[in-house]
Amino acid sequence: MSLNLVIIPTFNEKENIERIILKVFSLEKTFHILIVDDGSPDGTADIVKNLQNRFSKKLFIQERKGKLGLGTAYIHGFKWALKKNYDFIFEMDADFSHNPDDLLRLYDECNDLGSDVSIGSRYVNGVNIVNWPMSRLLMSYFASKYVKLITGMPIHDSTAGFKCYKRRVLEKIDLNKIQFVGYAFQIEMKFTSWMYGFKVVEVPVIFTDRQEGNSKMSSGIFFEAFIGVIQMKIKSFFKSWK
Ligand SMILES: Nc1nc2c(ncn2[C@@H]2O[C@H](COP(=O)(O)OP(=O)(O)OP(=O)(O)O)[C@@H](O)[C@H]2O)c(=O)[nH]1
Ligand SMILES: [Mg+2]
Repeated sequence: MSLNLVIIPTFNEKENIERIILKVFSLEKTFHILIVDDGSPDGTADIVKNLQNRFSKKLFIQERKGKLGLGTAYIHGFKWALKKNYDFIFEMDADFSHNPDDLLRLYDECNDLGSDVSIGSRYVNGVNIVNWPMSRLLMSYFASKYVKLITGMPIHDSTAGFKCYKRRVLEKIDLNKIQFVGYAFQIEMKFTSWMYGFKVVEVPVIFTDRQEGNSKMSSGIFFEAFIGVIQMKIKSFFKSWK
């Protein structure tokens, strides 16, 4: 039986955290959860630690001192997962934009159908987003088109953050060299996996805007991605992908 870990980065998710943890533990497959909390002032970590009394063998938390960004939170989580010998490592947001039921579909894609990375994708069959304002939807959609154009990577939803990695992908990637912290982190992980020749496959999912808690989207995150994608592509010409 495989050992599966869902990494959930959190910053101020007190409205969502307990519900999402209970939902994942109610699935028919066993998933462990690692919360990577960046010192949320709203007490998210305390809620998790209380729940650990009930789920001591499958709920874990890593706390960092301040808000250090989504990308570095995941890198921290990936290293932890490799050390603890997980076979399948998932990325998921805390805010229910990603439907935890879809974890099973991401898992099947990697375990049964032989993919190395599966992506919960909003843009495989048209656009599958519920409740986003039109401006944000257009930005995300065209950002994905832009990334496809610059990188040549055959992926429709390059900024998606709902994923399953086989362990060997994270072992292969030099996690210390991943450069981006915001949305570009998601692009860079997909691009790097693809350049190494791993099988990266999109699974259509429906993405729902957060109902509770506050957004952390910012223009800095956006510009990092815009310029960063071009830098990433240029650098890739000088690297050996063996
Ligand atoms: N550890 C950590 N988690 C973060 C950080 N920034 C965001 N997160 C978490 O990462 C996940 C995705 O962030 P969101 O704020 O939902 O970003 P988004 O989906 O682009 O924007 P909204 O859903 O509109 O808020 C959530 O679980 C956040 O709590 C961070 O700096 N550190
Ligand atoms: Mg969100």
